[in-house]
Amino acid sequence: MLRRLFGREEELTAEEKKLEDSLAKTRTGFFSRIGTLFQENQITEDLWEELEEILIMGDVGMDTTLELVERTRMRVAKENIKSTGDAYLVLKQEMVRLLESDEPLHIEEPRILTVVLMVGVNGSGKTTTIGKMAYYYKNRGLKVVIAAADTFRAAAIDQLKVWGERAGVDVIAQAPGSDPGAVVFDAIRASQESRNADLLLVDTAGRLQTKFNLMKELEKIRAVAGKQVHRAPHETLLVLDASTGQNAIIQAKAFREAAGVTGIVLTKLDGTAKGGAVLSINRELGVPVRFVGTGEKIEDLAYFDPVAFVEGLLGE
Ligand SMILES: Nc1nc2c(ncn2[C@@H]2O[C@H](COP(=O)(O)OP(=O)(O)OP(=O)(O)O)[C@@H](O)[C@H]2O)c(=O)[nH]1
Ligand SMILES: [Mg+2]
Repeated sequence: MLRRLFGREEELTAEEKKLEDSLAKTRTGFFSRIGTLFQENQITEDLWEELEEILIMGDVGMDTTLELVERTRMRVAKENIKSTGDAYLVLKQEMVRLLESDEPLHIEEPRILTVVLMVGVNGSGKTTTIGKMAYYYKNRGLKVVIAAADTFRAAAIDQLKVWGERAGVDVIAQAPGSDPGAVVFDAIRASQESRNADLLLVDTAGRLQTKFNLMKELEKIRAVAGKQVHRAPHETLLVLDASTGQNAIIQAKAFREAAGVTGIVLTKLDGTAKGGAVLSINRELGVPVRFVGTGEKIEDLAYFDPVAFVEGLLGE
């Protein structure tokens, strides 16, 4: 239905399907009540109030909920919409609008190395996502290299090497405990010279002795990259665990200030009923969602498509 509404009648792509499937838990949680609400009621004050309640329980966040309901309500009034079916479509459109500025990863012109820094708290899914992204872009014809700049734990380097093997790309690493800036320096040189790479994905630590140290380290990595490649890092992706719901947003605000975040990767959407939090990311953080993690396997990564997301959230 939505597809027709947005002038897109084609079948879902495999990626859109993955995104939609990963939202099953969120959809069958609070969000299933939205469809029922619109089916069983007239457009009244109560309908809007109940909609607000469901959205807040669905982890959308207070401010975003109020804005979303207000926008929907205003349009329903202005366009003189009488049927709840049409009002429901307006709600879906306004949800898509909340997500709209989302866009694919910015890849530099051919012949210039694109450097992407992955940041986020420990356990959010940085290393796994790097493996998936390496595979994703390799399959799209890019020469990809990975830098193991999380040198804090020895196991982190090994884990990354395993992902590199699975994806079939080179991992540039040094010994545990070495300077992450030096790893990035080496990795950029190797990417530009011997490997002739298009895309360098940099894994970073999720936890150091203090948050202050972590932010200092990220700053240093950025400075090293910026000296070697024009405007690098070209993207800094903050990896957020979707199952932490609104807490992920609070976490993200702390990172955004220090790390110059340009986009979000949301992981573990498949295992959570808190997918509603995604609706507030753009509004709260001012950066787009680029990718979504839809499982633990290498192919479980979907490019974030707002229409497919809303379809996954509410069903068609
Ligand atoms: N179900 C599911 N699990 C995921 C997803 N992404 C990551 N995981 C799991 O989350 C756990 C942590 O992932 P890592 O990639 O090691 O996280 P990290 O951010 O690198 O963690 P640190 O290196 O400790 O900072 C692993 O068990 C992953 O399999 C996803 O999209 N879906
Ligand atoms: Mg890691």
